Amino acid sequence: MPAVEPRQGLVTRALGGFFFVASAGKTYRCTAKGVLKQRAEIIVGDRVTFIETEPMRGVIDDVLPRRTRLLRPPVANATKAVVIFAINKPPPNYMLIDRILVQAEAAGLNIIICLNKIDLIERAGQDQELLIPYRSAGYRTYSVSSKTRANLEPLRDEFKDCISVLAGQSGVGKSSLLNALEPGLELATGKISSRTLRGRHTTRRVELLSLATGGLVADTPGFSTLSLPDVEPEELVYLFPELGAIAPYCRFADCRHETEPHCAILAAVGAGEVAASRFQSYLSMAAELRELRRKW
Ligand SMILES: Nc1nc2c(ncn2[C@@H]2O[C@H](COP(=O)(O)OP(=O)(O)OP(=O)(O)O)[C@@H](O)[C@H]2O)c(=O)[nH]1
Ligand SMILES: [Mg+2]
Ligand SMILES: [Zn+2]
Repeated sequence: MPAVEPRQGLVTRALGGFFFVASAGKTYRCTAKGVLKQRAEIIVGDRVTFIETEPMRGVIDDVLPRRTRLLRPPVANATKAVVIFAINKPPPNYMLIDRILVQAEAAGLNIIICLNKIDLIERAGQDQELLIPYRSAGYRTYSVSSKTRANLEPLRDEFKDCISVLAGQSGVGKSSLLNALEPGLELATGKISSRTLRGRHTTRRVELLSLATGGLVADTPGFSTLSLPDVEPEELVYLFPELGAIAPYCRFADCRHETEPHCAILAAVGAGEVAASRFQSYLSMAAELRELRRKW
């Protein structure tokens, strides 16, 4: 039999030991070569080489080096994180949003914030108020409604020419947003529980979808807890861009920004230049990292 040339492709779904690999307009159902299974997991977004063993079936024999890697949601090679929360149903979980942001910063992603369900606002300007902390942090922010399609057009451009990953709690409307942006996707969406106001974990797996504008986007399952990246407590401040920018102005090089005199961050929080919610998230995550380090 003549030697078969390996093809290159992109893993778009992983399911029960199979990897769906997109290559030159077709999707191949692949398994992984034994040694690969032991050495490294293969995740959605991975660029792989595979051998076509039967028509539309193959075996992955190599995973190309990853440009970026997010642990949760597990996606390789994303360049942008779209962090989503909702006006209500479910109510915003600020600590979770900040943890997602910290993970995305640590992974080196370009980050945008998207507030969905603005059709549920209770007073004018509520959406902009909720976005202030993130805008002050330097993130581009969007306030949209997947339901009424309000403000979707400016957001559409963010998905062009990049691999983006959606992240946020169950029920905030990640799949609904993609359905609104891209007719024809028909992703499953789930009702919010009327008792708990929470989502029902409708999306079960990461899936990489291609958009008509040329971008790739990963729809992902919602989650409500998230670990911290593996950084030293002193490094954490730099994963909050607005805090990292002023930390060098603290009097003491080992300032923890808690009670120290001449702390530039405490001064900025006092002056209202940094959102209190972001600073609180920083303090609680820093304490958590120190606690983890103490245990080791
Ligand atoms: N009022 C309103 N409801 C919305 C909007 N976007 C989504 N929803 C509703 O919110 C519910 C959850 O939407 P999903 O798209 O399934 O949420 P998800 O973030 O994908 O949730 P998981 O897949 O569980 O992580 C559905 O009932 C949607 O119809 C919106 O802009 N306004
Ligand atoms: Mg979903
Ligand atoms: Zn300080």
